[in-house]
Amino acid sequence: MLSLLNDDGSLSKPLPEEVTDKLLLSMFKDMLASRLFDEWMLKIHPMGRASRYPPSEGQEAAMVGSAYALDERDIIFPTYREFPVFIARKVPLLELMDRMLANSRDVLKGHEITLYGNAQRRIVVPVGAVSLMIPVAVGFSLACKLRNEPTVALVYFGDGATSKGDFHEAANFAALFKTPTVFFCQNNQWAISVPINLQTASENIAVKGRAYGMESVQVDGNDVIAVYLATRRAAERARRFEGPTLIEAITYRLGPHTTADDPKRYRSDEEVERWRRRDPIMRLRRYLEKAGLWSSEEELKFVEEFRDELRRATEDAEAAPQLSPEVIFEDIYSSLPWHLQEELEEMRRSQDS
Ligand SMILES: Cc1ncc(C[n+]2csc(CCOP(=O)(O)OP(=O)(O)O)c2C)c(N)n1
Ligand SMILES: [Mg+2]
Repeated sequence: MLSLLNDDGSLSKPLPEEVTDKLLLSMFKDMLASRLFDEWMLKIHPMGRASRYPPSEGQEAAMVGSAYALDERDIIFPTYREFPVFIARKVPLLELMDRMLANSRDVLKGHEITLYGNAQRRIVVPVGAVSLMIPVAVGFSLACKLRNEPTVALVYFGDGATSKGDFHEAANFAALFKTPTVFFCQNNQWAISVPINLQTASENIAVKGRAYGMESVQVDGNDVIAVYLATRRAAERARRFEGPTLIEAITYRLGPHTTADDPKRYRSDEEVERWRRRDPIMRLRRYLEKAGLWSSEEELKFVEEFRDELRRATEDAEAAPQLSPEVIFEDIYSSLPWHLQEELEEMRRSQDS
């Protein structure tokens, strides 16, 4: 397993030249901002101010490190959980809040809440069905290859998704046709309440890629440097049309599956505490502090400023006009079928009365 950054912030190997202080500091700030975003969403959700939310606490290194390893033109296929990737790709906070609060500025008009994309930043809106975007990413990659375009597609998925047929069909196809795809699996040990040992009898997830003839690596998913380097290597190979890579990032979901889940019902506090000691943000912070690149004063200031930005973006999103309930009838059919037309009229009548 590829790993460089130890829990105490020391390095087990010297850093390659491409990993600069500037890069580490930038990734750290985005990981910390992601953690604060998460904390904020978990706070405002129970107040009824925002919709269901899938937290990313504990997985920030896997998400931010992999997003940073790509070029701007590379395309990302996220799942419902990759808000840190949006932060790393500099999607404006207000745009995320408009979505999370589903106001009239939400470009997806309140549809499929928790799923989000951004065309400018080349992030594709996913579907809710687990693993379904993996073959889509491979198809996109094949198109790039046929057009001789040096664009990499990185697709995120979880450990649970590797039990679905979509993953296997996509892996077989991608390896055979050497599509420029990075398969990025975050093995966060759980698929809602199903632990990894009940998910698969395979030794690990990386062997599944190997079985299809694909370059496959395991990386410490709580080590942002290792994640960055592994993903960069995979993206470079893909860009040269040398074939796809499966990256299994070993990590842990510290929070609930979504705001609708109670993980205490299926896992022990002790297990969570054990992984908390491997917190990806804490590890990088220790390294940066030792190297004189970050201090608790700077952190206090950063936290205060970002929390303020979150509060302002939320208030701004809350002040925007609400979506009309009629949007639930839009964007599915080119012309409404009679039964939906009837429902729409009934809704209008009930609003008038
Ligand atoms: C096809 C399908 N089956 C079931 C679900 C319900 N579901 C949503 S998330 C999830 C677990 C996915 O686990 P994993 O792939 O490990 O991703 P994680 O949530 O851990 O990031 C399930 C079963 C779904 N969305 N789609
Ligand atoms: Mg999982």
